[in-house]
Amino acid sequence: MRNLEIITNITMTIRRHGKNNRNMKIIRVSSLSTLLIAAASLLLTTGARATVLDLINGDSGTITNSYGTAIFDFTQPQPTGTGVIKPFLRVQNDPTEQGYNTSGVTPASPFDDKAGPWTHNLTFADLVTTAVTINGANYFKLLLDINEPGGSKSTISLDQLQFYTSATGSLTTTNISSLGTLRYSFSAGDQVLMDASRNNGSGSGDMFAYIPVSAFAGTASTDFVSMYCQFGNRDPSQGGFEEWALVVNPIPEASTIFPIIGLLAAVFSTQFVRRRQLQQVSK
Ligand SMILES: [Ca+2]
Ligand SMILES: [Ca+2]
Repeated sequence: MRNLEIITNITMTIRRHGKNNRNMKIIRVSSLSTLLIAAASLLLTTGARATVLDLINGDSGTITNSYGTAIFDFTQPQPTGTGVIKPFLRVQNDPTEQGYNTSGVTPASPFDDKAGPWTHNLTFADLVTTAVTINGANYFKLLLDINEPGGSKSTISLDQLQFYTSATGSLTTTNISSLGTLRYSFSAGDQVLMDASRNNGSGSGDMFAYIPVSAFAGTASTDFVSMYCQFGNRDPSQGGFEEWALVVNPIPEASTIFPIIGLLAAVFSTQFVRRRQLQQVSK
């Protein structure tokens, strides 16, 4: 209703303005443009609907916004045939928590990161090893393992998920916008709701997140990727840490196979030459 009032007020102002002006036609055209632009911008700002994805009762869903469509799937404990799981971020706090992966983490910063070998830098080349194709679209595949207490505390909300890329790694800033180029983000109000009691504790995996590859156009393979996440705003985070992992494809890419073939060829040809030389010496 508020938007309707604003548009009505704009229309009335334009009409008054038009009556008082001698160049009615010119004003009418420009006024109409102004009105259309105003209406369009209002629709843009208010038309984007937030998505609340329920993985407590459902198994799969998507969040679509200006960054593309991301897919979120509930996953059973110890998924099979899904590739190698490589953790890169642990966050823990009560009742809300936030953080991003970085090798610059110390026990006190940044945010609620847990220091240790499972919180560290990622490069875009690392992210590319997770690429999968679903219904013709390409996604980077991540695994989220949540750890929440039992009973009424077992649920948790993921309230923000963002990806930044930068030539600089090991960042420790708490100014998120300075993490680099924003490649992907939830819109305001986008959320994923989960229940840890659907699975058994740590190490079981609770959700696959598929992030659209198209959102990363122009990223250099050596660029660092900072994934920022926020839990607990809608539904408190408690208990143990939440852990994000890459799901690396089980089949090596051609780019990693070819150097190995090249290396093997070099080793065998060297051995062959040596054998030939030995044979010649012994003759
Ligand atoms: Ca909880
Ligand atoms: Ca937790």
